[in-house]
Amino acid sequence: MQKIRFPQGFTWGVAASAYQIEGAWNEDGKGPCIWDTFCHMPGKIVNGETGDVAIDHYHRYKEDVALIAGMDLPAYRFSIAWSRVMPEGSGTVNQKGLDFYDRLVDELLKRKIEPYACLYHFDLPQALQDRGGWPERQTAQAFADYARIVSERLSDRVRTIITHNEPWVTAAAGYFSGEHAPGIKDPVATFKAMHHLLLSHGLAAEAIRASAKKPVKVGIVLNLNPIHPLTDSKRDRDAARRMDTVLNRSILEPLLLGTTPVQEFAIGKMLSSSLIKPGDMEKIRTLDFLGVNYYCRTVAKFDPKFPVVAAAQVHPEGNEYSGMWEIYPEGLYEILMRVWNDYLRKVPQAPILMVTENGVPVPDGLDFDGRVRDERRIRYLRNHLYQVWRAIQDGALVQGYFHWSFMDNFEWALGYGQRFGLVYVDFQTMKRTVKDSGRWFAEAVRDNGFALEGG
Ligand code: GCO
Repeated sequence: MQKIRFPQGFTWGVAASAYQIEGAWNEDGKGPCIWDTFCHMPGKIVNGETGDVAIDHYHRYKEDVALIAGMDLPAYRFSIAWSRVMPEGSGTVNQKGLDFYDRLVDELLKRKIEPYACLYHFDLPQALQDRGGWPERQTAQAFADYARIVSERLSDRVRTIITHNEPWVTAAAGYFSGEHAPGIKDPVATFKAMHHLLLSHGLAAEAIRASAKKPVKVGIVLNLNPIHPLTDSKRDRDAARRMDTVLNRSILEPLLLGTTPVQEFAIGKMLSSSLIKPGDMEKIRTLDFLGVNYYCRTVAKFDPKFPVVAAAQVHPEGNEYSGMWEIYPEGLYEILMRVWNDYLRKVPQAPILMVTENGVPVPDGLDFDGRVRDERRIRYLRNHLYQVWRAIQDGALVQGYFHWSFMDNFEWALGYGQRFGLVYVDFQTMKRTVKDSGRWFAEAVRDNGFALEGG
């Protein structure tokens, strides 16, 4: 049986985000965020579910940190709710909101768990959305002010601050498809939002570095998908290339090369001249840390019905799927090698590269004896970690892996139906139970590797 081992010092962790786990949506001075508003609108979320209570992490954080420690996991990636810290998005600071993250960080450090704090995971303060949200340039400045406030409070203990989680999803799901809050469907607003999200990363990085009490790494987390054409026809290959430009290159290139490929599209060309101000691109190009979230590949075919890309995603028969996406482990290797070879290897000071999310929804349940036998997740973990290891063997300097997610939680528009956790949560009683996959993962972390064969 071949055993694979990860490099010494490889960072292992689990990830979660504020709105998906905290609950306490209007406690201790927290202001409403766009997800509070969106979930309270009829028809937006499966079964009318909301994150009002979520899995009550706000009150149970000590128990949750103890669980992370019990699994011997050395790192935890979480997000900070902007509207807890600044209920109006700008101006007044709510000390009670900051205190919560203070206590969380202390609890993590007490148990020797390294905190990776993310400033934005889809939850814009509603007050800022009321003033236009991400399509407005002033939102980027408000974000930098918020970043400074968090940095002043936490940077004596938090060594990695992530500005954004999946800015592409913030823009595309929030302003283009409307599946996410704030539920807008407007291509022009989407392009504007995308640029201001990137700009806000740059402005926040500057603010964090200027205010940090100790050296801090500033990074971003991106969702990246390899795009494969459905057939070898020129039409499908071109469609896949256009989709790749929008999904992957339009984010990677500003951050790593200081250029943007959006001019390839008429709408991008039209907007960029007024949108991108002198100096913006230089500000955006700054990264000490790059996190890659990988879930699936996209298979694309030519379809003129779709605006901008003239390409549609398809789900060919015969592939393996979960409740949300295709399961395609090789795609993780492919995307890591691409990021490494096409970008990081070419920049003078390559940021630290880690996988910051990867996981699968499984319709888990408690068996008669109280165990959760989530074999599919174990297989998923094994197959995906193997691809990370392969990428490392082939020269990509991948320094860590965070599983999504630590506990079952609120899966955005899909509500509580999609369970991603290594820990099962009974959404009525809030009881937490470590799944078989959680035990498997903890074992792999302890061994810094695992045996390739066997189940
Ligand atoms: C993210 C993700 C998470 C999701 C996960 C599964 O964007 O980081 O949206 O919040 O829960 O990706 O869909």
